[in-house]
Amino acid sequence: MLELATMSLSDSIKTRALELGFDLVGITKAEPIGADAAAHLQRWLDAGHAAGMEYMHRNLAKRVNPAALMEGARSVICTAIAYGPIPDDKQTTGQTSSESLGRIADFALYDDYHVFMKNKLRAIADYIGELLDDRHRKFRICVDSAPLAERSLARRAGLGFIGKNHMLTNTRLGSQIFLAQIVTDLTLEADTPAETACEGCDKCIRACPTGALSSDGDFDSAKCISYLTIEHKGAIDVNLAGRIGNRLFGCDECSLACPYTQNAPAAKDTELRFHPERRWMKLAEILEWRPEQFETCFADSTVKRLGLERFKRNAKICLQNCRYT
Ligand code: B12
Ligand code: SF4
Ligand code: SF4
Repeated sequence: MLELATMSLSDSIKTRALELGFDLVGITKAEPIGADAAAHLQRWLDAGHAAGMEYMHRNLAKRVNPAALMEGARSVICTAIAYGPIPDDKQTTGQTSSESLGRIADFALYDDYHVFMKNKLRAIADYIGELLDDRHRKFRICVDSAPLAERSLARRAGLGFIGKNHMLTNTRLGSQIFLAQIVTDLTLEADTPAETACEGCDKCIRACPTGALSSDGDFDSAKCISYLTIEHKGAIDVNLAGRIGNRLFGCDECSLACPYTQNAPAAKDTELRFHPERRWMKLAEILEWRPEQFETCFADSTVKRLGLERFKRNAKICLQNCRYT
């Protein structure tokens, strides 16, 4: 009887999440990520592949175990919202402009997803509280910034497999999906983990402009354009700078090369506002920007966290690369 009630609660939560606009939802127990995944993370850190992201070395016990993140945790509700592929009618090519242009990655063409997804997850938590008529249940909402191995948990909750590009990939929706979780003290029914589906393919590895991905499963952030343009502080090594091309903020190559992403349906409209005008930015103009212009342009965007100084650093590199191609 108790089990039946628990099962129906899990189903009600999933139904509500889909109604709220999530594309995927699954549940896993709040247990440590597998020994293989934890060892992979430790090797990655030891090899220096987190580059300058010092925060990745902190709170390791929590990152590998949701129960260490929140006392009494029993389950993790894993959710995802697709942000790509960007539908054709929302694409802008920038080819008509005679000026040199820099490209903003797909995920950053929307309003900041952190805020949006947190609000959606709060709505799920409120729903559960009402359903159970119990305000004392515990929920910890996590979107990106919490020390939690989001991809490993999402894989275990059945949302998708981890591809050779290290992206959590759903066979129907591809890899352009944001992840977010609720860690809770509720005991819910766990889903079945997703199976890897990369056999015979290495398109993402070949598509990577800098060799950040390797066939032995390594991922070197120090070479990744996403890391260099978003996380790295200070000057960018000149050899790598030449490979950044026109990527002004983030990089989509290993996601877009994946057949599962290419065959996925276009991302549907959500309340998360899309800004097509931010796709191609005039590089020479950015170099002249004052702080207020940057703040105004990216007030509601994740680009804002980069700051104008590093945005100009990226623009200068893209401009140089445009001149030499
Ligand atoms: C640090 C970070 C980065 C770093 C490092 C990326 C990386 N691959 O680790 C940088 C700045 C480079 C980055 C870039 C991007 N990021 Co980022 N990033 C994160 C963050 C904060 C932590 C990731 C992490 O734990 N890395 C550590 C390494 C070791 O993780 P990993 O390689 O994925 O390996 C783990 C598992 O995949 C698993 N695993 C991997 N291989 C294997 C093999 C075996 C055998 C086993 C058993 C397990 C296993 O074990 C590991 C431990 O969990 C997460 C949010 C979060 N809290 O999780 C977002 C996150 C991963 N990023 C995200 C996004 C969207 C991006 C970009 C696409 C943005 C862009 N367009 O520029 C790129 C993609 C680059 C790429 N190919 O990974 C999304 C990914 C969504 C998805 N579908 O996977 C996340 C989940 C944010 C979110 N909430 O949506 N990111
Ligand atoms: S985001 Fe770009 S640079 Fe980074 S691994 Fe993927 S393709 Fe390579
Ligand atoms: S491109 Fe191929 S190898 Fe890479 S994640 Fe997709 S299916 Fe796997």
